[in-house]
Amino acid sequence: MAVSAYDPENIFAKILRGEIPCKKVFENEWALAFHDIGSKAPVHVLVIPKKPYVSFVDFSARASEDEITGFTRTVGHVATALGLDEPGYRLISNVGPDSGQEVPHFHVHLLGGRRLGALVS
Ligand code: IU
Repeated sequence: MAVSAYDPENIFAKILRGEIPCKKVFENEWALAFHDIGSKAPVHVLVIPKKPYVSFVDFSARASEDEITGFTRTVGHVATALGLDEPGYRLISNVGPDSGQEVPHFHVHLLGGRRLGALVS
């Protein structure tokens, strides 16, 4: 998939720069985690890398191994800290128009807190 240029004015870039507030859950050198404003589950948290990547395609191609490890471990840490490991949770990352990706900064949705329904609609 072709990756479009990163738009530094996207809403998550503004959140990372502190220009727009968010309900922060966790932050470290790799990632910021915050509550989704349109929550689809009792727990719906977005985890985004600090650096500018348009989507998972861009992140997986360009991020360093340290960034990929740091980001992935942070997602796991946030899920654990939110008490989601048991009975489980769902990780989703939308990529591109067919997925419905709205914000062109790579993010992972962390959903849990209830029995989740069908994955695809
Ligand atoms: P998507 O995978 O790009 O479709 O997800 C974008 C999410 O970002 C979506 O669930 C929105 O509710 C959420 N969101 C947000 O948390 N804060 C915002 O200011 C905006 C969108 I705009």
